[in-house]
Amino acid sequence: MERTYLMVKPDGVQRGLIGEIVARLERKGLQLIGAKLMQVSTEQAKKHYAEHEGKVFYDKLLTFITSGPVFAMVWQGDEAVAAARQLIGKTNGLEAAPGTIRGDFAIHTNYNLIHGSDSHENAEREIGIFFQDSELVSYEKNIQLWI
Ligand code: RTP
Ligand code: MG
Repeated sequence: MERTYLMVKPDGVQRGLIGEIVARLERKGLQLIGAKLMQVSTEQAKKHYAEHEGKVFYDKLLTFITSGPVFAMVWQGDEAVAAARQLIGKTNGLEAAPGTIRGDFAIHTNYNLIHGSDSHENAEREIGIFFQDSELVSYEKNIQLWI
């Protein structure tokens, strides 16, 4: 089992795509164990994007991710990091394959709707930036009981 940090960015929230994105992740078989609509602080944004500090797009990245509410999520499952990255698609919406979230809904690199952790280590680091342990739940999936 692995956890990953996913975040519908301000453009995805503004465009009403939270439900569409959550539905795709659920159908893939990943399990949602934490979620909240929140305003990212500049301090959180700097920690989250530390690896991009010094790059030409760094300032824009901080401005954008703090520009409005995001939908922060923790998803769990086998190969959760890779599975989510596959559903999300390439960074540039134009290059992302149709059928992926970015390929279906994004055109640009800056406004690409969703963030997904790129490694197990970064996932755990990013979860720690946005969630307290007490905000995450643990539950068995037992579909037979509820249908
Ligand atoms: P993310 O972290 O958002 O899931 O996206 P990613 O792994 O596909 O892309 P990454 O290289 O980590 O870049 C983080 C975000 O920075 C913006 N970006 N702009 N050349 C550029 O102008 C440029 N490159 C990256 C994108 O919004 C990307 O999602
Ligand atoms: Mg990244």
